[in-house]
Amino acid sequence: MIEKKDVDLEKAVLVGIVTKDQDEEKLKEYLDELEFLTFTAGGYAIKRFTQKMDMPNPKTFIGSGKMEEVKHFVDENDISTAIFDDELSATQERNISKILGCKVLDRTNLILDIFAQRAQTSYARTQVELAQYEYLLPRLRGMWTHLERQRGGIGMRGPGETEIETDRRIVRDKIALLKDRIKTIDKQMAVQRGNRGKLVRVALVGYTNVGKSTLMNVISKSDVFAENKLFATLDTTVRKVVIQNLPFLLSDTVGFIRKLPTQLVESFKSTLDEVREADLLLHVVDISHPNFEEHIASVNKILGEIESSDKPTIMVFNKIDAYEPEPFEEDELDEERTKKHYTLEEWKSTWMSKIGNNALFISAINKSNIDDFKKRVYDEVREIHVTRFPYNSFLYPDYEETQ
Ligand SMILES: Nc1nc2c(ncn2[C@@H]2O[C@H](COP(=O)(O)OP(=O)(O)OP(=O)(O)O)[C@@H](O)[C@H]2O)c(=O)[nH]1
Ligand SMILES: [Mg+2]
Repeated sequence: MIEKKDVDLEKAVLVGIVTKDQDEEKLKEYLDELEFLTFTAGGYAIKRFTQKMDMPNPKTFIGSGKMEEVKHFVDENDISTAIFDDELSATQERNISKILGCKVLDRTNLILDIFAQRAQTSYARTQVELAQYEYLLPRLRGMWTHLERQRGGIGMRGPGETEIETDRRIVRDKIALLKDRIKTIDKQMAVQRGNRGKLVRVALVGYTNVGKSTLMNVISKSDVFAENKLFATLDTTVRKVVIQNLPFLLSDTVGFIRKLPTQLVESFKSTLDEVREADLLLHVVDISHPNFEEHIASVNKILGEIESSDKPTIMVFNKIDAYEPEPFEEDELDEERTKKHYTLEEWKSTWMSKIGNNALFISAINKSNIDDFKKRVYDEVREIHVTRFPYNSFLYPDYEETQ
């Protein structure tokens, strides 16, 4: 999937384990995603190491034999970073870096690093910095101290770089300070949101890289940064959109991912206010992704964590242009036909029967079905709008196909 085009990419190995909750196929999916995360952070995953175990080793996460194998590979191939798919404890991290003699990161660390790289505004930077300090606090002692931290690169951006010798008290003070700063910005933002009046608010939500920003650009004629890397968007963008002559506010925000570090959900709570305060959610899904149903479940879980599960929601299945069912050969007839063999039509009828009118199938890139999409959003927004502005609802006649 990812080719080594850029010689500057850091060489990394990925490590994951097969457990009773996570079979081989699941692990492959997780490691595919970890590889994409590594690439987004500026790395190149050369090899994967996996091990079957009942539970992770408390000292070194994987077993000693496997660790030897990893060490051998790291030494032979001049690997700079070993990335573990699950969160490592401070002890594990310390022991593993001692053995491997290279940088050791976990998924949380990697995601935090990408966020640090991508944060554009001072607000986003403050939130990321807070999450990084919260991550650092319980791991302060012995974190990479025996390595030359000056080497920089993945996992080295942010507070860890300069503050390594600081004690917990200083970090705690810093956390308190950042929280205060966020509180002040929150107040300003709440005022801004208040000033927007009572216009209906619609929020695009969804897993990272599903096409939220692309869709935002298509319907609001704005220019939000979209690209094929994870977490292209960190800050929330809000645009006033008018469909027919019905105005509403549309927001695009940070994408979700499974195993999202709790520190991040916590410190991005304010960014997610836009979602929490929305009247209508457009849950965008990349139907061309083999694990899209799992993505939906992760997004729903995070929506639950920010108390936004009960909002009216339209499921927007995007990238229908790229959807391809797995081919089903004649000689496989005795095998069971599973969801990966579904045609797009079968997916449509499955979801339509589940949530009826609230499922839409589009391609934001090709602009297919965008008129249907607009009409559906229009109908929903109009319903909310007329309850809020009962006296001038006549200004907004029913949507006409001529749009
Ligand atoms: N094939 C196909 N690709 C699409 C479609 N819509 C978006 N993409 C591509 O998917 C990638 C991600 O798009 P974005 O709009 O950045 O996705 P996002 O959901 O905003 O991602 P984050 O901000 O990272 O959460 C880009 O490379 C887009 O060009 C579509 O309808 N079909
Ligand atoms: Mg985006």
